[in-house]
Amino acid sequence: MAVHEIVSPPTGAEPPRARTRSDAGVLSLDGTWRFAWSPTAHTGKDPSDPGDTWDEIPVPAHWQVCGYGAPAYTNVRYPFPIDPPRVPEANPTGEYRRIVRRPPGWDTGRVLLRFDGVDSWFEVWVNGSPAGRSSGSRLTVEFDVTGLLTGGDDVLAVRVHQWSFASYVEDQDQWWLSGIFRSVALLHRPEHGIHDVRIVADYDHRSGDGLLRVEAKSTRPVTVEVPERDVRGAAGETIHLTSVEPWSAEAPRLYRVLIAGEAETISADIGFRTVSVEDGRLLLNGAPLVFRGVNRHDIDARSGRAVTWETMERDVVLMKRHNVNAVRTSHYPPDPYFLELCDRYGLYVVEECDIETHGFSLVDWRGNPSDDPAWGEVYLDRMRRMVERDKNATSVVMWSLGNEAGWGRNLAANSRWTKERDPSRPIHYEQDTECEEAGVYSRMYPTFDELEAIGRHEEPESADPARDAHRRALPMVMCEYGHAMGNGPGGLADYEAIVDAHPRLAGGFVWEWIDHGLEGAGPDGRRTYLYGGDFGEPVHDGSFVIDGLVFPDRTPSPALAEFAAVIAPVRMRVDGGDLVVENRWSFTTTGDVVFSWSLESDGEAVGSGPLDVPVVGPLSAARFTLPPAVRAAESSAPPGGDLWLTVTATTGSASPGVEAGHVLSRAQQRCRATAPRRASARTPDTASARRFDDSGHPEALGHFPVAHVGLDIWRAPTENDRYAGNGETSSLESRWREAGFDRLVERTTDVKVSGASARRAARYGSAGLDTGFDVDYLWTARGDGFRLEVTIERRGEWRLPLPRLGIVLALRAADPGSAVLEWLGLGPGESYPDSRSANWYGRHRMTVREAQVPYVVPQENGNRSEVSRLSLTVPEGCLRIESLHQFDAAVRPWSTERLERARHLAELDEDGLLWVHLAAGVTGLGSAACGPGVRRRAQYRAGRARLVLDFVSERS
Ligand code: IPT
Repeated sequence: MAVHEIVSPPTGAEPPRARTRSDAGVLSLDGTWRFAWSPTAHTGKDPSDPGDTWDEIPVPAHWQVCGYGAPAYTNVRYPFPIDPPRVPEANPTGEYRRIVRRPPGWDTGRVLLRFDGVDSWFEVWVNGSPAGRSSGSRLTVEFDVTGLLTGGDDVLAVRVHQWSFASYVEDQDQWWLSGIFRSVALLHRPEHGIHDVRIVADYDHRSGDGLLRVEAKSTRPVTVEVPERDVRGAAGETIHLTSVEPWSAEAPRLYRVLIAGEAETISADIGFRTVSVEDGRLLLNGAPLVFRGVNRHDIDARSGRAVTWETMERDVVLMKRHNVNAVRTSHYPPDPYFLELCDRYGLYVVEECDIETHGFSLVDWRGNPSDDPAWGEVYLDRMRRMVERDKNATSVVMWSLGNEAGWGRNLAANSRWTKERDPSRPIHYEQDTECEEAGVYSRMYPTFDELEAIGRHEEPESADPARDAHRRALPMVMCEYGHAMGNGPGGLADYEAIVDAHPRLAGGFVWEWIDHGLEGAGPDGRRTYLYGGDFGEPVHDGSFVIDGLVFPDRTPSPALAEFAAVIAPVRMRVDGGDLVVENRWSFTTTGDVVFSWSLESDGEAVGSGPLDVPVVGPLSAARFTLPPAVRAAESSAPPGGDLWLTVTATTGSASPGVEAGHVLSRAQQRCRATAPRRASARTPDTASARRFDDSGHPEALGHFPVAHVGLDIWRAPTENDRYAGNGETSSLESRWREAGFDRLVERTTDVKVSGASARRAARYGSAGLDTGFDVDYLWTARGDGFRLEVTIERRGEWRLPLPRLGIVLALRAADPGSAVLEWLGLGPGESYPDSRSANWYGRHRMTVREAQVPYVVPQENGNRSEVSRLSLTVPEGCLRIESLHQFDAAVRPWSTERLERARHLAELDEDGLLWVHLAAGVTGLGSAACGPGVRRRAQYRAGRARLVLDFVSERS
């Protein structure tokens, strides 16, 4: 057996300890190292060889993104045979070398060599002498190299294997990427320094006092000081501070604590807070703790899991700007700097241990390490390394034992050790379904009904009555929900409403924060985002790794906007002449929120002003009468238009990551519906010769030659369409294809062209089926355009929702993507029946290209709902489309067919046509890729539709 196949915790490693900021010396070893890569574990390299002639590689980095080997993606499946603890002979291995020189003044005390992340197993030498071995890819390890350093140029050698016994417990749903991917440093440990500290800072919400207790590991006395409060004490004492400002994600107040010994001073920024479970509720500082969170991986499109401080900060700021208040560090401890950011910006963290054995589920959990005593020490070591490193992080409110590792004695032992070491934080683990150990009940991807039942404490009984009673009394979190793969998820607002209604429900974490697309050359050679299979992996899980709220370059997807609106801390509703304000913060009043109103008639501002809203306390709601100015503006608004009142709540001052003026939420009320509009009476546009072609459709609409008019019911399947949701037996896509929606053929049944009007009747059906649609198109030339009346009728027996029901026009344009799209309706983002909270009614404008959503895997996107008017402007002129009835619209520079065919973003080419999709309705998105499908109420099921559309052309 090879040494990296021996199930063992690190050898030669220091006991794990807290990450601190200290004045003891630190020498970063990040930078350029020598590197030699080998396809097998036998590299033939000598650890004392400085590798002077070898390649160079940056540290931290993964070798697969530096041109050695290739990334591989699997979700649940192991990419190698399950034969623990053995791994394949084809075991890519990296040899790293660099020269280190012990800094002057470090000759007394000790010198430690620290690695923050090496994937998956490594061995270290100094000048050819062994310093230690370790695994635990996302866990810090330190080796004592005092006796190995000479003070001159010393050769540091690290050998890293891609596969090891440890790979069996690191089967997370992500790219397999190897190497030294987090920082490396030499640390001076002065004699009589402070080797470790544990800082407990509790908050008593009844008295408002803070209790500070520091335990220090030192051979000399250690003092503790909070300078801003002029408080001093000694390590080991409990220091009382009266009226402290507590820490929360809403107000992340930190106090600087100086911990000083004879030879070293540690400075820590600590918040006072207490997590508790009382009466079946999760509480922070005595108030409800509700996670409006995301699952976050360390990932970057160019560098994989090696992420810079700037990237981490970008994530945190983006989260704060989208009302996110919590992060589950799925599925391993993050870079330690990330937690510092969470402390500082205010995010609740469920920190998860680097343990996942999901692939064993595919063999009925046979041989699962989680229950095998031989792995006990390895498990405990992992838990200890996480807890000890991050025990002082204010933001960490819960410890998670890992993800998807089944259940067994080793996990139970990890939980027991943790509770003893740190009783202040509850334990989380979703697969402890009976809550034998867990302090909260956790579920992933529940259906709405299941969540509701749990909210009511009415989940199915477990076998043991005592356990059942215990679990039933615990708060519940959704450690994963709202699978954000591709276009979706739909239904976030429904989840939120259930969480709101039941105090037992402590919210959850959307799966997941970011798409793990890696930048590279796609199958056709163009640069694009790659996913599973793109690196020639024989076994892979495709695009299941592309399921985030932000795209790989961290631009927010529409789902993030939706999530932000759904979880907004302040919610409003205009109810008649009243404004109802709901404050969902647990600790913050609305005192700093600025409210304002505006009135728009057909999207044109006709009045606006500030709103003087009395302060609403945390977790309460109040109703106010809107000021007379609002009603006055309404009655003096010009007649005719659609009149909308919008109330906006913005932040009054800046807070960490969030600028003043940041929109917290909006509420709208339609004060008056549009009066029936007649076709525009503008000068007739002579260029649009009102002629019809043989098929009974106009040859041109204004400046746009018409290339195609037809029935439109299909959509390029979303990734949610491709899967069967919880409790379903087949996907929407497969049912739709079975019904022939993707392959309708047209047969003209009648065409009548008579002067100013043309009627065309057509029947649509699919090979082998007797179901279909009858469509009647009636075009009438009017003034400077046409009116189109379309009637669509389903034929046959239908049990299926339709992707959409409407028509599509293809118009010729020189540069379709640059046409300017303006519409009156919901916007600015895309919307679907179960994902529309982020949008508001108004006039929106952007180019057609900007209206497309760049999903990494191209699919249905860009729908705009409740549209009553839309225009397309090209340099030669403008075409307006108006209707008395609201419709759904999507305008694209490519056909549905192209959208469906492209498998990578770069493969999507414009085709010289403007595809204008106008529908009476569309089906929602759901979350079937992982979770419930589209709820019935978000499915479009009409059997008949009628659209009346005026096409009006204007010259530029
Ligand atoms: C769940 C995993 O915990 C998560 O890591 C991710 O793989 C997600 O699924 C899908 O993207 S587990 C699943 C079997 C419910």
